[in-house]
Amino acid sequence: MLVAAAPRCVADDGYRLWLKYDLVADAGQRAQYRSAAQFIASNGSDAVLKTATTELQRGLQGLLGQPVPLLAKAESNKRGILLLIDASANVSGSSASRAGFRISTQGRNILVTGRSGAGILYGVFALLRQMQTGQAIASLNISSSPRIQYRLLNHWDNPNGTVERGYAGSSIWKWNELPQRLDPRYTDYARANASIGLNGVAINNVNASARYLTPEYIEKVKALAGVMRPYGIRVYLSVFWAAPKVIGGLKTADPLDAQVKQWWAAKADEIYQQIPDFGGFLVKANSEGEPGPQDYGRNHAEGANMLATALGQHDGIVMWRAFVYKAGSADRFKQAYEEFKPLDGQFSPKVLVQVKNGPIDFQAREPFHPLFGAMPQTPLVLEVQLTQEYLGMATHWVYLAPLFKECLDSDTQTKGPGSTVARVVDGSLDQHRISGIAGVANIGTDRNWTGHPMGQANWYAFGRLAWDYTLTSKAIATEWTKMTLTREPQAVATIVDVMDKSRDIYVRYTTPLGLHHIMGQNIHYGPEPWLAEAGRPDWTAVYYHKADAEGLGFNRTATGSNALALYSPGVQQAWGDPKTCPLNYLLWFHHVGWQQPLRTGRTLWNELATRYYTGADSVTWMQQRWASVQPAVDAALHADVTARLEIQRREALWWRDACVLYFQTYSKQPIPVPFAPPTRTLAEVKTLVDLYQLK
Ligand code: BDP
Repeated sequence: MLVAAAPRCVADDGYRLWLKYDLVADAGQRAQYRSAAQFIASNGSDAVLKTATTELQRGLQGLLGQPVPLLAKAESNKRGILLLIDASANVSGSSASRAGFRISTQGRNILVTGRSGAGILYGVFALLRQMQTGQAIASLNISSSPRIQYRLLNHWDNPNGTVERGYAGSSIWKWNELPQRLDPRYTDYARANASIGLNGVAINNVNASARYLTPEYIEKVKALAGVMRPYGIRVYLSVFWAAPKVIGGLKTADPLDAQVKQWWAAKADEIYQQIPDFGGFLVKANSEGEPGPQDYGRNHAEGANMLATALGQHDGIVMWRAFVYKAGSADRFKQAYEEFKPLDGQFSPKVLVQVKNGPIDFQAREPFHPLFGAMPQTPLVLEVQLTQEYLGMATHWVYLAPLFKECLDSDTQTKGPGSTVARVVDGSLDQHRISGIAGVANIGTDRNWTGHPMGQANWYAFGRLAWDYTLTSKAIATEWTKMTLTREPQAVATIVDVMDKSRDIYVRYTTPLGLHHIMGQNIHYGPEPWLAEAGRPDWTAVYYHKADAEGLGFNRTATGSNALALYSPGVQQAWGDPKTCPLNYLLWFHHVGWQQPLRTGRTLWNELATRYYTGADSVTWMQQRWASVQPAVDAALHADVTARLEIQRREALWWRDACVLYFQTYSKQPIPVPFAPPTRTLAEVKTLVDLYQLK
C-alpha cells in the first residue's frame, strides 16, 4: 500500500528571511504562474544580470515546485520571462534610473528591462515579490527607480567579532577565516540586501580600527567585495582618522600636512587596485573621543575634502558624519548644527555629510535634525538605526518604518511647504547630483539574523524605503508579513496592525510626550530617569527631562536654550507655543507645569501617567493579538515571539513604574483614576536596573 508522505514538519528558523520561495499553496494560482513562466531567457553576460537569472530560477523553482529552464532565446510557442538589459529602457524616475527597471507584458512573455544588470536584478526581485505576495502576473506594467542613489547598511562591527550595539549575536564577518574561506552567509546576506534594493555596505564600526586599512585586511575586504559585486553591492570602509599615525608611521594626521595627504592618496590607490568598485570612506571624526581634523585646528570640511582629494579619479565618495557633541554644552541638541551649518558650501563634490534622523541620538521619537534643510549646498545622507539601541534591543517588538517615515515626511519648510526631509535627502530640493541613506544594521550571527524575529521587518522596511520613501509603513509591513510569516488574510491584517502601532506603544511606555534620553546608563536599556551623575552631564537623564517642583521638559524656546531657532520660521511657529506644539514633541521643547491642562483635557501629570499606563497595557493587547494568529504562523516562531512579548510586558511595567514613581516625587500628584498605583516602591524599582542589566 502506498502511504502519502506526511509533510515534513520543520520549524522555521528564520534564516531564509523574506526569501522563502515556498511552494505557492493555491493550486490555481500556481498553475497560472507556471503557465506564464515556462522558460527564462536573458541577453548579455553582465555578472549582475547573471545573478538575476540565477535568482529567478531559484525563486521559481521554489514557488512553482518545478525547474524553469534557461534558454538562449525566447521560444515562440511558449510563454516565458525575458531579462533584457537595454540602454534605452523606459524606466521611471531620472536621477538614479540606471538602477531602475520595468516589468511589462509583451505578447506571450513577461519582459523585465533595465539599463543595467542591477536594474534587472531589482526587477526580478519585484517580480518574485508579486508571486510571493499572491498577485496576478498576467498583465504587468510596473516601472520603478530608486529615489536615493547610495543605499547603505552601516555595520558597527569590530575586528574581534563583536558588534557595537548589536543584539543578534556576533559579527557575520569572520576575519580570521578571510580571505581563504567565504562563509556562505555572506552570499545570503548579499541576496537579502539586493532583494530590497540596497547597493552599499560599510562593513565596520564607525569607531573604526585602523587595522582595516592594512594590506592584510584590504585583502580580506577584497574577498568580501567579490561576494557582494554580483549582487550590485559595493563595499565601503569606516576609517580611523589617525590611521596615518597608527599604521602609517607618520607623526601627524593633520589633513593639511603633505605627507598625510600623500599617505591617504596612496592608500586609496592601494584599495582601488584590489577593489576597483570600492565605494568609499565613512568617517566619524572628533566625536565621542575619536580623533579628527579639529585635533590640528582644522575643520570638518578640511578633513573631508582631504579624503575626497585622496580618492582622486576613483569612483568613490566620503560620507562624513555630523554626529558630534562636545562636553560642557548647555544643549547638546544644537552642537552638530553649530559645527556644520557654517561649513555649508565648503565641502568638495565627492563629500556627503551623514546626519542622524534626530538631533540627539536615535531616541524612540525625535524631531527631525535641524541640519536637514539648513545645508542646501551639501548633499546630506540620512542615517537611521535599525539595531534597537534605544528601542528595547532584541526583546521589544518595535516596527521601525513609522519612525523612519515620520522623519522622511517631516517638512523642514526651508523652501516653502513641501520641503520634506525626504526631498532634502533625495537631492531633489536642492538639485544635488548625489544622494544617500544609511541604516545601522541590526543583524548578526543569530540563525534568524536579527535576534527578534520581527527585527527582520526593520531591515526589510529600511531597504524598501531607501528605494521608495513614498511607500506606506503598512504596505511594507503587509509585503513582509506575507513573504515571511503567513498569507492567511486575517492573520496578515492582525500582524500588520500590531506592527503599525508598535512604535507608538513603545514610545508611550518609555518616553511619552517628548521625553528623551532617560534610559539606563551605557547599556541604553530600561529606565533610569533618576540618573544624575555620569562621565558628562549630557550622558545623564536629568540633563534632558529637567523635572522640578514646577514641571517637566527641556525649554528649548527663546527663554531657554533656543534650539528651536535652528529650525525654519514655520517650524518654530508650529512647535514654539506649548499650547499648539504637537504633544509628541512637547517636552522636547517646553518645560510644562505639572498642572498645566493639555488639549487632551488632562493636566500634564495626568496625561503623562495615562500614557505610561495605557502604553504598558497595550503590550497586553499586542500579546492577545499575537496569540490570535497562532494557527497561521510557524509554531516555533510563534512561541519565540510569545516569549519575547512576555519580557516586553514585564519591562513595559518596569518602565511605567520607574517613571511614574520617579516623576511623582516632583509632581506630588496621585496616580489618576482609573489606574492603580504601582505595588512596588521607587527604591524597589531602582534595584531592577542592577537585576536586569546584570551590573
Ligand atoms: C551612539 C552609540 C555609540 C555610537 C554612536 C555613533 O551609543 O555606540 O558609537 O552612537 O553613532 O548611539 O557614533
